[in-house]
Amino acid sequence: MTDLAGIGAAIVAGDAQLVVGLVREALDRGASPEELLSREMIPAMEAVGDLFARNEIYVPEMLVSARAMNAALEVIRPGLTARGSPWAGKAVIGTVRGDLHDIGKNLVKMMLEGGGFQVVDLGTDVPPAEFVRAVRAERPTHLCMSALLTTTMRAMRETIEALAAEGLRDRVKVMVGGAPVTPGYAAHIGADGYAPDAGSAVKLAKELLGAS
Ligand code: B1M
Repeated sequence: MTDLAGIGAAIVAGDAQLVVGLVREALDRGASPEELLSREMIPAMEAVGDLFARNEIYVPEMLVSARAMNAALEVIRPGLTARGSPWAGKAVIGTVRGDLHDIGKNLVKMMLEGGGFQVVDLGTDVPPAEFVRAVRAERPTHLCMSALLTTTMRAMRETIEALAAEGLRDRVKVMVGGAPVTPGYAAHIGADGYAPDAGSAVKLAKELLGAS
């Protein structure tokens, strides 16, 4: 097993420069992007969330950890996206209105690209009307929405309703995900599917295309 010592701790500490160096070294030693994600990077963000929930850190510390995590994701991006898969579809992705969390969304985007999808990223805090505009203009096969807050999940439903109101709902497969989202909620709001993580999102996207 590759020695990944220090990567998670550097993310929790919010030391982007250190984490970028450690991730590069680990890749040079033969670590895979998936191993880095599952053993160090994602657990580090969970640890940050636990520290925040216990009032041991506050929003500014969470933010610097998130910057370190996004910097590390950029280093592993080539390994996640350059798989040479054939073109599978086109996805529009974004974090819903009122929500600024983008790490999970960025990871889903990278994994979709690695799975052969073209991805149009609308960023964070995306209002329903913006998703609707993108579905009309980009003609994607999939619309992927991310929400990390229980208070912002409802924007997923509003987006699906807005698509229906514009006669666009049947034109696109709608997938939802993010920590507070459940399969039951996805079914309740009329999404086509729910994915618990980025790898599952790619599998689901292909299944929905009938191309798995
Ligand atoms: Co915030 N935050 N945050 N935060 N934050 C959480 C989500 C929280 C759980 C922390 C906690 O209390 N333990 C809590 C939410 C509570 C709740 O609603 N249930 C919380 C809170 C309360 C807040 C604020 C309200 C704090 C405040 O201001 N008082 C505030 C809200 C701001 C806003 O959005 N309007 C806030 C702010 C922030 C920062 C800006 C500081 C920062 C985000 C920066 C950024 O993203 N660039 C931040 C962070 C970093 C977190 C935690 C610590 C980490 C999130 C993360 O990146 N995880 C988080 C705690 C936690 O999650 N345990 C927390 C790693 C990432 C890889 O996982 O995003 O779950 P995740 O994505 C996964 C899956 O969910 C799935 O695949 C991904 C990869 O496997 N997935 C999808 C995600 N999207 C998908 C879409 C799909 C499919 C799968 O489409 C099909």
